[in-house]
Amino acid sequence: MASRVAIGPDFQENLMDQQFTVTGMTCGHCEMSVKRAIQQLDAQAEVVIDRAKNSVEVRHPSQPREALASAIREEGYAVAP
Ligand SMILES: [Cu+2]
Repeated sequence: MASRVAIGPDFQENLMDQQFTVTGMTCGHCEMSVKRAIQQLDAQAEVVIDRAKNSVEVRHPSQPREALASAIREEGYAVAP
């Protein structure tokens, strides 16, 4: 009998790495807040932040770009369109 393997959210295909321009991060605590907000939404994502460049990179995310941007905005930081 043919059977199908269920594919859950943890096994989605990796999406492309995403880079965001995020303003309002003024210190290391802000960086941690942004990182935590993204990882609460997307536990498998690696978050690389360069605050001097207002840059937030999300590597191998499982969530779409818009969802990642929303998580950052909900944390209180501005994401450039
Ligand atoms: Cu701060």
